[in-house]
Amino acid sequence: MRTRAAVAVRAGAPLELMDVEIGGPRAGEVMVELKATGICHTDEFTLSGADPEGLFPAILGHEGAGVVVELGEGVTSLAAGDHVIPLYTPECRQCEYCLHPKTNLCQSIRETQGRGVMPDGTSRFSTLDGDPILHYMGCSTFARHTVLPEIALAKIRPDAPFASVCYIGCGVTTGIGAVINTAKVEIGSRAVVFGLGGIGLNVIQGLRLAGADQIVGVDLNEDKRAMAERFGMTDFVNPSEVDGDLVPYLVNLTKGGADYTFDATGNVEVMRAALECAHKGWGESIVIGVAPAGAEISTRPFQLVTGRSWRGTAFGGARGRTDVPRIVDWYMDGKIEIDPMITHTLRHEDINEGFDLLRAGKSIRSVVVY
Ligand code: NAD
Ligand code: AHE
Ligand code: ZN
Repeated sequence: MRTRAAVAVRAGAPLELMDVEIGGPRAGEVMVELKATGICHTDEFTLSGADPEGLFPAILGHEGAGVVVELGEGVTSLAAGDHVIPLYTPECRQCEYCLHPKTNLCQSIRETQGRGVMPDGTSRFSTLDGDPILHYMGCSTFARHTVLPEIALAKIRPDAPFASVCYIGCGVTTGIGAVINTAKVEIGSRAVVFGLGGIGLNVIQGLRLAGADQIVGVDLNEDKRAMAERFGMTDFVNPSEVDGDLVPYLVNLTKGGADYTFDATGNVEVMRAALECAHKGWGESIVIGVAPAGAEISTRPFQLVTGRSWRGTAFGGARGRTDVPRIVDWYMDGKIEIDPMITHTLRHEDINEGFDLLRAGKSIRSVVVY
C-alpha cells in the first residue's frame, strides 16, 4: 500500500515529504499506523551525517506512538487496534542479553537494524518507482505507517494520549531511566546534569523522583534555565559565565564533587568535565549523549584510579516491552510530567521546522501529530 513519509534523501538535506510504498508485515512483524512522533537530537545527529551508522535514503524517527493495523503470521502478543510505542531497543526475552540481569541491550535484531533493514534482510519501504528506502533504528516513525518486529513494540493502555506518550519512546525513558535503572541514584544525592534539552530535563525529572538533594544543571543556552527549574533543578551553571575552569567550580558547588553526573550533550569535552566533577572515591558519571563519528573520550586514568566510574546508558537501561507501559502509567497517574516539555506541535508537512527549532536551541521537544 501507499503511505506518506518524510524521507531523509541524503545527509545534510531537509527531509522530503513523499508518498512511498510500504509492504505488509511478514512473519513475526506488525504494521503500525503512527499517530504522533517526537523529534530527538539523535534524528538530527543522523540526518547531519555525523552518525557512523547513518544510511540514506531512509525514513528517520524513533520516538513514536500509534495503533496496530495488521499482523504478520505468527504474531501472538498484539492484536489490531492495540495502542503501541515502537522500541529501538527491542525486548525478545530470549537472547543472551535479555536473559542477563545487567543489560537492556537485546541483540536479537541489532545487526539488521543497524543496516536499515528488517530481520529478514529486506526493507518494507520503497519509492513509487520501486527503489528501496531504508528503515531507521528499527522504527521509522516519520512515516504515517511503519512495520516493526513484534518484539519491538510495547503495548500501552488505550486512554494515553499519543501526542504526549510518544516522547516515552525515547526522551522520557532515556532520561528517567538513566537515573533510576543505570545510576540507581539514592535519596539525598548530589547530581550534575550537562545539557538541559529533551533528555537532560528528563534526567532532572528522574533525579527529583529519586529524591536527590542537589540537582545542578549546566547549559550554554540560558533559555533552558526556566524549564529545568520547573522540573527540579536547584542550581544553574552557564559555563560561559564561569571564571576559570568549570570542573573546580562544579566540585566546589557540590561540596567536593557530585555523587552522580550525566552528559546529555553528546560533546566529548563535556563528557570529560562530567567525569572529573564526580566525587573522588565514589562519583559515577553516566554518558547519555551520542558523539559524532571519530570523536573519542579521554581523561587521566588517575581520575578512575581515585574512585570515579565512567558508565553509559542506552534507552535509560529500560526493557521496553516491560518498562514502557509502566512509564505510561506513571504519566497517566501524574507521577511524571511530559506536556510542558513538548514546546512545539507540528503537522507532518512542517517536520523540517522541528529540526530548525532543535538546531537553534528554541525547542525542548517538537512533536509531529499525524
Ligand atoms: P537537545 O538538543 O534537546 O539538548 C542538548 C542540550 O545540550 C541543549 O540544551 C544544548 O544547549 C546543550 N549543550 C550543547 N553543548 C553544550 C555544552 N558544551 N555545554 C553545555 N550544554 C551544552 O538534545 P536531546 O534530544 O536532549 O539529546 C541529547 C543527547 O542525548 C544527544 O547527543 C542525543 O543523541 C543523545 N541521546 C542519547 C540516548 C541514549 O539512549 N543514550 C537517547 C536519546 C538521546
Ligand atoms: N549509531 C551511533 C550510535 C547511536 C546510539 O548510541 N544510539 C543509542 C540510542 S540514541 C536514541 O536517541 C543506542 O541505543 N545505542 C545502543 C545501540 O545499540 O545502538 C553510532 O555511533 O554508531
Ligand atoms: Zn532519541
